[in-house]
Amino acid sequence: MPDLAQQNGQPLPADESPSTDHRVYGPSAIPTHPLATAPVGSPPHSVDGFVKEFLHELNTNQGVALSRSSINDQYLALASTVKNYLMARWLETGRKTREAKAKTVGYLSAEYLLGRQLGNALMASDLAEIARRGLELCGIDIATLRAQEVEPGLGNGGLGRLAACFIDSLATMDVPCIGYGIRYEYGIFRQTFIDGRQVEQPDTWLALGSPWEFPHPEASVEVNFGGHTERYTDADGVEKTRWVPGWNVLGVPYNYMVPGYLNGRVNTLRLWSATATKAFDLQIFNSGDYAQAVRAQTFAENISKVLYPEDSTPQGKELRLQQQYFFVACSLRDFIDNELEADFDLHQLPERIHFQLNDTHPVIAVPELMRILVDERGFDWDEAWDVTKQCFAYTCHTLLPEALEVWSTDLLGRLLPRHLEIIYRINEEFLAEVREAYPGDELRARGMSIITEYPERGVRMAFLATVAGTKVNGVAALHSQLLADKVLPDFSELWPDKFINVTNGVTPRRFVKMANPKLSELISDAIGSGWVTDLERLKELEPYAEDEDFRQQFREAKAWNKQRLTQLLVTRDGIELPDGHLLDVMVKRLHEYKRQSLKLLHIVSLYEQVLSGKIKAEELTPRTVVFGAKAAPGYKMAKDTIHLINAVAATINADPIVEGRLKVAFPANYNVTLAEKLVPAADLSEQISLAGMEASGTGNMKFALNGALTIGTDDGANVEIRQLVGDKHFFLFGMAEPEVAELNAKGYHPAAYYESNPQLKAALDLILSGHFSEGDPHLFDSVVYNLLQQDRFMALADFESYIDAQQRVEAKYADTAQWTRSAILNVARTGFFSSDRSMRDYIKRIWHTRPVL
Ligand code: NBG
Repeated sequence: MPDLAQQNGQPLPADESPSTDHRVYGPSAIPTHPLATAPVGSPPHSVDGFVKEFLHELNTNQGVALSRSSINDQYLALASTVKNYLMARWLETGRKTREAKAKTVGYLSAEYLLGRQLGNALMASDLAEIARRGLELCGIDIATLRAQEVEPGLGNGGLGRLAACFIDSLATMDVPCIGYGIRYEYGIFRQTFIDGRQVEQPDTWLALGSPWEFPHPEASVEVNFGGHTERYTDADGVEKTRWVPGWNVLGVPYNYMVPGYLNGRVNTLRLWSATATKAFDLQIFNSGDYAQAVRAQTFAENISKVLYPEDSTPQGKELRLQQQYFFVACSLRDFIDNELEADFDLHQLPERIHFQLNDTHPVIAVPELMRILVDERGFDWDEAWDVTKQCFAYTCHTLLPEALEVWSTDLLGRLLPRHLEIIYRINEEFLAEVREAYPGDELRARGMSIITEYPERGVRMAFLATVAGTKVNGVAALHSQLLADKVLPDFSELWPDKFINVTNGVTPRRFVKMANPKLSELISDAIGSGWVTDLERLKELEPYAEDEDFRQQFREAKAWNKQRLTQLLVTRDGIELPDGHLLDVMVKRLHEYKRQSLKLLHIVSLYEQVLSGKIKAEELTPRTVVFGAKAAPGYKMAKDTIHLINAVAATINADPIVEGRLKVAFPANYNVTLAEKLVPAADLSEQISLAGMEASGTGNMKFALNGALTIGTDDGANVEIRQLVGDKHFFLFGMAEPEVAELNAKGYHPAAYYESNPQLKAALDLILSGHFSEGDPHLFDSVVYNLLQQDRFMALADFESYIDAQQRVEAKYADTAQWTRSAILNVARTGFFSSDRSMRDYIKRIWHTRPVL
């Protein structure tokens, strides 16, 4: 950031102004002193070395003796010890990348759902065992320290977790990447239940200190907002535009280590935190209006205050746009000023960076780069556009029309007037291209315009991203096809080569190796440990599916995982899981399209059949259903559904008639940490969205890789999971996407299904009778009548097929050997879903980067 005094043309004397030059100098700039190149932090190769270092950190960083230290002290000291070990590698990674001048991936994402850091850092540095033994010598159980960490929940769900998996894979694959995002002071809310209703608590993840971040206030970046634009003629007589902003804030970078798995590479995640600029502050403060100065500070800090707890629907308009521009402006500035050489020619920018736009949230980066090149760097428009459109690619993560962001031109013009002008010009030139390609087809041109006129004038961010990006990708095969055919058909017709699919993936390090140590051991004993970084090697497990000894060991691992989950849920939620049940799990955000209500109707139906004497309780397959789901605070139907699930759970769990046969558990606050315990314990994975609605899903991949069988629709990545594991090892049900489209076209009447299916009718009637609401028959009207009258996501239409599939589940589960065989084959055949493979796809087809070793 230029110093304020310098901006006014009066540089401060060197010894009075702190340096704002925060470039990283290469070794040539450092005087050759032996200490200058010594690695930081001596790696604790032995248990003794570890203990020494740990106690040193405890004493010097925390300022306590072991005998007086709290668990938090110990956790922080352990974190420091691991960081020290990784530090030399981090610095070395930076040096090598700069020296190689290699192309970097700039992953721009408003969300990173990281999960806890400690376990991952220990695993990546191979310190887990040394640390465990060292701490034991100090009388400390490492599990207690791991439990102390509050996970940074800087994302809502799949999109943010995907970003976290991707940066893990890139680090493990030695590919230079900087993850750019926002350091929200409050991440995704902490969910609690009061009388069965969701209540949101703030997520105070920073309260006890955050040992994994490295703030760099000296490298802060100024971000402007508001004001107006002016035309002027520069010294060479060229007409130019200048943005005269109305206000600004500072972005302070916080760096996080992203360690690769056992490869010595540590990439960087850089998250930005907003604070008031001095100018902003001081002016007001000097005028004596202290309250106003505080307000200014608060106003600025609001920008990175809280993650919008939305999943798939944009809201909180203005602040959200501020957040988006804030973080991409910081990130672009940071990359250009700090990652490139001082004399770097920005015409070559595409050789050094590819920015991946993770959904539409960072798309304002496109006009921002244009602004930098044209207004600040003197590029002419065509030159700048040529560079810009080589620097971005866009990933779309949805098919819900309401989730595609449109910013009103009113708001954009007020907040970012220069960017709006740039967008208009991009659109003008783009439409000229369209009109040339399709002469006389004005309707098509209007349909493709980045600017829409309805319901108000707005900028369609997905269109802007599509026009600017080198590639546009969906996140599973079906999704990419629907994206091209239904969401952006005119664009895919104009630029067929732009549209590609990259199926999502998950990191096997966190979600198999770390989360499922027993299964990992079993796999490694059978086929060696190479699968952790080469997941397709799980194929070698196939023959073991036929081996009863192996199957027995596989079941023992599952049983151990269930026990571990049981212990956790008892202490965490006071929930007891019965022994020997089929563990049936549905965890994901609460959304109508995901159809938690369909799962609920299945449960109510099982219960109703026992209650009405149609079947005996002993005939039920003993089953525990576990839900985990947060609802966006403003999403009433989702919250009402949570209320109903809790009410059904309370009634069923208290009714002796199904005791020991059917149980419903809904632990609050589902997050990455809970997923790591839940997924390995599951037998059955519920992936039951309406076909054509779930872009991909990534939970589905985690379950299959951990040996759960899937009951699912032909939606998102389920399609590919089923194709890979085979129909015999997957419980498919429901309409396929074309049938959904057909039913929609012909007119969907949910009540007809209620009338014609007695089992469905009985289940809904039981809810309507007040059985789950202490006799109040109207308590859950909103959910039930929404299903009966509207049912946008056709739960009733798929009910019968779902019940059939659940019966197939029960039949298979009764045959233990066959079930285990299918479970093992699920593991063996889903190596494709490693995020390493996703990253290879992005690298080969979009980024064209290479590893730096
Ligand atoms: C989500 C989709 C999921 C998908 C993840 C990651 C958004 C907007 N989209 O199906 O709903 O798995 O993105 O791609 O959160």
